[in-house]
Amino acid sequence: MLGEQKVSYSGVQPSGNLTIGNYLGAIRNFKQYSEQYKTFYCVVDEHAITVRQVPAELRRRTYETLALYMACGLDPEKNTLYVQSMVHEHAELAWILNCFTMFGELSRMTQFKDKSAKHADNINAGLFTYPTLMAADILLYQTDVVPVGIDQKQHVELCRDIAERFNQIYPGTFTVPEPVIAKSGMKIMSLADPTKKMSKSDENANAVVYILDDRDTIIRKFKRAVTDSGSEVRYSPDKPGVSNLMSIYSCFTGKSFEEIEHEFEGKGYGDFKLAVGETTADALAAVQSEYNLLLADKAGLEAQMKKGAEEASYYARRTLSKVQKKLGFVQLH
Ligand code: AQP
Repeated sequence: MLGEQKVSYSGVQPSGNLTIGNYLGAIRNFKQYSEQYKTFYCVVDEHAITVRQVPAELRRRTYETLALYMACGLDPEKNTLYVQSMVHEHAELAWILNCFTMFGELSRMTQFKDKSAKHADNINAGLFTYPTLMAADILLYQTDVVPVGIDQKQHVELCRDIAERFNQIYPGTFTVPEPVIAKSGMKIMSLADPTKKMSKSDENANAVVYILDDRDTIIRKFKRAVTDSGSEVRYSPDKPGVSNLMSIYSCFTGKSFEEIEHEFEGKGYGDFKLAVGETTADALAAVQSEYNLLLADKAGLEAQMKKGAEEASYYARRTLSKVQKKLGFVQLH
């Protein structure tokens, strides 16, 4: 809570082109808090460097991610939209929280295990302490709710443990946040391997639908999506490919699985995949045209970055100085 107001906080890494997984699992759900809550949505570039990035691409994607936030309906007058590295308190609080996070806790994080297996040549300490930086992001703003996809739930739960541990030693420091996982779209799977999460850093571009893919590409990717044996459109654990496509279709149309099964009764996978592709392309068209306008105005995006960083810094400074005082760091006035 900040004063009387509840706080929503979340972030997305500019580590690749954003996917419909990022959109349906996270960004699309940010807006619902804009009216009632104080909201902070961050482009988490410091998280992105836990994996090697090409500097020019990281810079470009930072602009793009901010533009996408706005194109997805986040009004910068109602939401604080900013870039993580422009608010130095994130890194400072992360160091402090590292001293309140246990080695064993970090070792149990699934994302660390997955990413270390994927980047075996670069298992750096930042990859290991990623959840502590994420805890700092969230706790700096006295956050109540964190809208994320299900893959990030474990990190938010660790953040809660860290906040509770800190509060036990230094009472009243942090609001303890809750993860909010959307009922539909919490985990969109790869189109090439529906047992694997759809990820922006997937090397196989056909496995992933990007928010900015053009209409033909979206339809082509869905046409090629791996489906299961049989030809029946049915939501079931033994049909992970079809079930994933049904989830996507359900997210974009608001239809239930029963309604979808009924709609495609007696029709084959071909008709169904085409419908998913066309619906997704239609739904993303408005976001894409707004995005193109925003991205063309680089100065406007930079002005937004500056404004967002100033707003965020104000609250971040307050929490950090409260923490420093509690710890016994000397404060000069
Ligand atoms: N496939 C997904 N389904 C639902 N939600 C998803 N999210 C990511 N993928 C899916 C949610 O998007 C938000 C931002 O994710 P992130 O940028 O912090 O990184 P991530 O979770 O590691 O996402 P990626 O796409 O897999 O990135 P890379 O490839 O760089 O690791 C989070 O709320 C996440 O849950």
